[in-house]
This record gives sequence, C-alpha cells and structure tokens, in this order.
Amino acid sequence: MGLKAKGISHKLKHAPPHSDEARSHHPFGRIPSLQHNGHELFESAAIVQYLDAVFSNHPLRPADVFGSARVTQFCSAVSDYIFNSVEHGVIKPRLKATEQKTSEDKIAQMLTEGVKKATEFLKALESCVDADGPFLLGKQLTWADLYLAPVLADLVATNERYIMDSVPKIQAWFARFRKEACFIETVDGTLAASL
Ligand SMILES: N[C@@H](CCC(=O)N[C@@H](CS)C(=O)NCC(=O)O)C(=O)O
Repeated sequence: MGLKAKGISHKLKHAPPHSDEARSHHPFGRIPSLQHNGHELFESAAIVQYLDAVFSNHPLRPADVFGSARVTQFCSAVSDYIFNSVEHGVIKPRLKATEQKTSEDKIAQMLTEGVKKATEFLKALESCVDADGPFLLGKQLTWADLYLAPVLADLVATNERYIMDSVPKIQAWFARFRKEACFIETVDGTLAASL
C-alpha cells in the first residue's frame, strides 16, 4: 500500500507468512520484506525508513519534526497495542475456533476478554485521531493510515466488527479510507479478502 501511495513502481510477490518464499527474505518468516537495488530489508519500521529516505516523492509524513514523530508514534502504537489485541486477541482465535466448528455462542464467550482489550486499545487510539480528517492525523495521507487500515480490514470481515461502533472517528475514517485507490488495489490476497 505504501509503494502504491508513493507511486513507486514495484513487483508485489504474495507469500503466506512462514512459507519458504517468506523465509527466504525474512529470518522470522513473516511479511513484509523489501528488495531494492540489491538491498534486502525486513520489519515494517525499517522498510518505511528506507522508502522515506530513498523515495522523497509523495511523502507519507509531514516535513516538520514533531509532525513526523507523531506519525512514527501512531504507527508504533498500531504495530504493538492494536495489532496484538485485534489480530492475536480476536481475529486469530476466532479463525481457529471457526475452523474447529465451535458454536457461535461459544466463540462469543471465548472472545469476551479479547474483545474488551481490543476495544480499550482502539478507544485509546481514537483519542489520538484528528477530528476533522480526512486522514487519521489530519489533511495528509500518512503511514498512520497505511498501518491501521489492514488491521481494521480484517476486523470488519469478522463478526466482531461491532467493536468499531465504540470508535466513531476511526469508523468514519475507515469508511472513507477503504475507497482510496491504494487500499482497493492491494486488498486482494490479504486475510481480509479471504474472510
Ligand atoms: N514486527 C513485524 C511484524 C510483521 C508481522 O507480524 N506480519 C504479519 C502479517 S501482517 C505476519 O507475518 N504474521 C504471521 C505470524 O504472526 O506468524 C513488522 O513490523 O514488520
């Protein structure tokens, strides 16, 4: 999504986490990884730092130091608190339980704590969102939007999408953001698209 938003021509190779392909570029077998000009990088923060420095066109962070640090702050909060509470606390357990044909009542009961934590963390993130938008941190599309969108795309594809009702600013932003070309053009092949 970042490469699309920055208008960088690229070849996207789909590789499920822990596949041989993912492992050949990422020592922990995760995604994403980036290959450019003979350099190979893994970890989103490193990839973002590299893209920002090498491709200064269509910057995805404000030029001022504080504004730029706020983007990093938001991305870090999404990578840690939001990713872990939503993906590991709600989505993965739901997928596992669904695979095991657990009843919907039992799944809802099993997810009570996870839903509570994810809601608490999303509410905390809501307090960091610019009220007027149209993007999460104001008038400019930034990495903040690109970090949060994939997690929420997964969440709204599950029965736990009601969590979004607790965060109206984020909910309204996501309804706008999912119409952006960089989102539409990259959703194929993701977990959200398969749910
Ligand atoms: N710290 C890594 C996290 C990467 C990550 O967890 N990616 C997910 C997909 S978005 C993954 O590969 N998950 C597989 C797993 O959890 O084993 C980063 O920021 O790049």
